[in-house]
Amino acid sequence: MHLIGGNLNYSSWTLRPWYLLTEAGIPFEWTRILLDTPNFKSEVAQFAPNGRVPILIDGAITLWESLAICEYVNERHNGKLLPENSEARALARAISSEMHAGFSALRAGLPVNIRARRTVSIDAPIQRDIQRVTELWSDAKTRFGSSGPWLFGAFSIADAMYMPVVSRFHTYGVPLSGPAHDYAQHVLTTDSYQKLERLAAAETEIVEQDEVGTPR
Ligand SMILES: N[C@@H](CCC(=O)N[C@@H](CS)C(=O)NCC(=O)O)C(=O)O
Repeated sequence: MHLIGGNLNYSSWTLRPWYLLTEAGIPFEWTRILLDTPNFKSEVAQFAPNGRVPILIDGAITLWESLAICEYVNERHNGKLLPENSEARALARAISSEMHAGFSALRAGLPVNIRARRTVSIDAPIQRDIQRVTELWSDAKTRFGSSGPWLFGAFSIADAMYMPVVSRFHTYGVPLSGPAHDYAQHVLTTDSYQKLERLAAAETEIVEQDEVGTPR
């Protein structure tokens, strides 16, 4: 498999399949296309027609859209990256779609910036998104997640979809409590996340519009 993505420090959509593959121990070839550069679109066009990253190439198959890529990787791994129980699997898909389609205030106000530690002002729409995320993490953990540290016990696509949110909360010091706090701490201490932090810290490019807030 070949994953084509943006800067690991900033590219929230890239991070989802990157983390899925890395945490699941699935080997992949990696190509980075720098966001916010004049050649971005033409470089992406060499791989896929949609004009955005991430892109996954597997033999004759070329895919885009982070959630579709995660679903494909799951299929190729015998469905092991979604919960076995059908009710849990349905919820994992619902919250993954909710992430993919929603949380626009959170995504705009707290851009992914893995290596930064910042303070930003949290307005009401962002606070509502934070509240909803912590509620849905707690709900998944309470109903289906008691057998392990992930949202549904074992690692799944849902964890990969929410990893950039964990990272945002870490970057901007969003206070968490209870199951949401424990879950976020788990993600941050995984070898895959630690590897991501090292790779992001080694990147030198700056995407100005994602550098928000003041240092803390
Ligand atoms: N819905 C897409 C969103 C992809 C996306 O917006 N990617 C960003 C990088 S994180 C991008 O390629 N931005 C460059 C651009 O839109 O020109 C997905 O889930 O993959």
